[in-house]
Amino acid sequence: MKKKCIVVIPAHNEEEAIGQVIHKVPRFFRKDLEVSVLVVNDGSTDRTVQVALEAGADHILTMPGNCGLGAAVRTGLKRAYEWGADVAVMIDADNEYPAEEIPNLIEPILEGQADYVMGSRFMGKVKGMKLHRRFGNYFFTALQSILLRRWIYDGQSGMRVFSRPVLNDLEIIHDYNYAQVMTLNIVRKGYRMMEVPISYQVRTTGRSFIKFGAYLKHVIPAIFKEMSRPVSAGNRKQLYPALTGSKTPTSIFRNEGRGSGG
Ligand SMILES: Nc1nc2c(ncn2[C@@H]2O[C@H](COP(=O)(O)OP(=O)(O)O)[C@@H](O)[C@H]2O)c(=O)[nH]1
Ligand SMILES: [Mg+2]
Repeated sequence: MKKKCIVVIPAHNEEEAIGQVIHKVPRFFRKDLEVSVLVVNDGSTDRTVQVALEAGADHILTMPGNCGLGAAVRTGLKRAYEWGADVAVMIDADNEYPAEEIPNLIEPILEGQADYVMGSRFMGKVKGMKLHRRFGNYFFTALQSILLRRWIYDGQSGMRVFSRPVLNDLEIIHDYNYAQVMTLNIVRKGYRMMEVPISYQVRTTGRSFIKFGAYLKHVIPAIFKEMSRPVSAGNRKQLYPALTGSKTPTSIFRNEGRGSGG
């Protein structure tokens, strides 16, 4: 039987970019792998959903309003687990990350060399990143390196791959964002993280959701909250019953026109 790979794309008002991302997702690079695309629509008010369906998305999850990127990723990955994914990918909807390079990130997981793979922009080629964003990335990456006592190149990547055990076990403790708390959580649980170089091109459409003040206000306390919690792989339900839920999507749409996916 084929293994199942679900590509989760969180999206908020990305009608100009999401179609290109979905078109670039490689579907048939391994004979033993079936790839499907799940878009988590987080309160978009534009044509994100229509564009995603036209581009070939297999499933759309609709969040109840604009719940935040952390909540959208948590819900999407949880759904991927429930649908039986052996491996799941998350990639931003804004076409900054190279969906065509997904196979390079999946390989270490399918070959049993890693449980959690990050696409690293700073090991690869970065185009168009403004200086203040670059320093912001260095700062938050250094903070994670210190807290985890291991070198990390890029702690804020919007392109990551998860093994099935990690999907089952990972927790995202805030709704606003996932970037740092996810890695702290997974690595502290003892999973093997690997970084793989990717190319990166800053968005040419839409707008970044990051507002400096709001980002600091949410992310810094979340990092310290995550670090002060005890973690233990495999028994999160026992330890944190309140955290195992995800925001219930209001609707799940299966793109019958595509004729694939689960
Ligand atoms: N779920 C959700 N996703 C969002 C929201 N704002 C942005 N995104 C998505 O999160 C990803 C990263 O956002 P982006 O604004 O590009 O952040 P940046 O790359 O760090 O500048 C993109 O796929 C966006 O569509 C939001 O409010 N909710
Ligand atoms: Mg982006």
